[in-house]
Amino acid sequence: MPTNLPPEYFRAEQTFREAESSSAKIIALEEMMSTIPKHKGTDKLRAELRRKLSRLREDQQKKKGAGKHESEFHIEKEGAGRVIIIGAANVGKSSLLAAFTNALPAISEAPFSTWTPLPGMMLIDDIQIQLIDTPPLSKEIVQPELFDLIRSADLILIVVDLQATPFQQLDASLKLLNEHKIIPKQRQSTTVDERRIQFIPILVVVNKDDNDQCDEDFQVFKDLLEVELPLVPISLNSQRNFENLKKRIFESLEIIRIYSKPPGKDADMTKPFVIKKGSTLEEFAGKVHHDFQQKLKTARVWGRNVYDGQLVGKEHILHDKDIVELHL
Ligand SMILES: Nc1nc2c(ncn2[C@@H]2O[C@H](COP(=O)(O)OP(=O)(O)OP(=O)(O)O)[C@@H](O)[C@H]2O)c(=O)[nH]1
Ligand SMILES: [Mg+2]
Repeated sequence: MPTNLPPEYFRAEQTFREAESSSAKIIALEEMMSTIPKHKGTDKLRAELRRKLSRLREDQQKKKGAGKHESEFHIEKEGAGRVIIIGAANVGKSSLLAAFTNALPAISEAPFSTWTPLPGMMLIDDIQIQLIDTPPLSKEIVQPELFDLIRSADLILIVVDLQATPFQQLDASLKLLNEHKIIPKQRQSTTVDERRIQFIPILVVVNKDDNDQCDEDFQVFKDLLEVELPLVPISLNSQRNFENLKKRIFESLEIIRIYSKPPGKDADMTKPFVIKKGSTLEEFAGKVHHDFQQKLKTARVWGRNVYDGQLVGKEHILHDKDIVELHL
């Protein structure tokens, strides 16, 4: 591995490793190739990437030829986390997707207007999160594929309508999840961990909290609710509490942003690496490049719990927005 590769290379490589589809992998590979400085020391790497690229292009051609049909419930993962919006009919799930992403779902006063899931990308500060709108959950129409999709979430938003029957809606959604062995992560410590149970963090979005009068209804809902799950009041129509919802989504995903700084240069503060909260310096190095975990000696860190540029060891726990200069 040549040692003078720029940070953009490693970021593109990270995107490559995380990409699931051939087309996303091809885009990331092309990006990697465009960032490699052209000289003798990088000849081998460039040849290797060219080979990978042509193999991927062949694969893609073969798939096209086979006319493979993929279900609408199969959506490629993108961005730093996947958040799935679920809930009863007409609560405002599609309105939520439309408000926070560029996607254009059908929104209508009539219930059951969404029949297939639809993804969009939501910007939270400097990171992109995948948000997915889904058809309404109902006892009558159970779509097994929908629950497979929900199982792939890093965070579930259960939307309820404050102006309708929020207690019943929340109860019904939790019941259906439970029947499909999807349990709120918040209950992990009190749930018997049987086989096939999946624990996923849940935020309850209490929508249609349009004005001060509704705020009182929200307070009553909160006081009477016996379920211990985090609640976020919002109004998609009057755009109340949008920033708070973004903040709560970011916190619930339990991720942190780390900015990589090449020695002697400024950190690129526009494109962070995203890693799990509580990760060590060593884990971060492995995320930048799998070789780095082995090669890592020490690092300088600017941010929380350190003085500026403090030298830290492999076990040092990183925090959101830390700047790290890896020394290999
Ligand atoms: N008063 C009010 N109405 C809202 C709000 N958000 C959405 N609505 C309305 O609620 C209705 C349903 O919105 P959708 O976004 O289509 O709801 P949905 O949950 O996607 O509905 P289905 O796909 O049918 O399950 C529409 O008429 C929206 O305009 C809100 O904050 N306040
Ligand atoms: Mg909808």
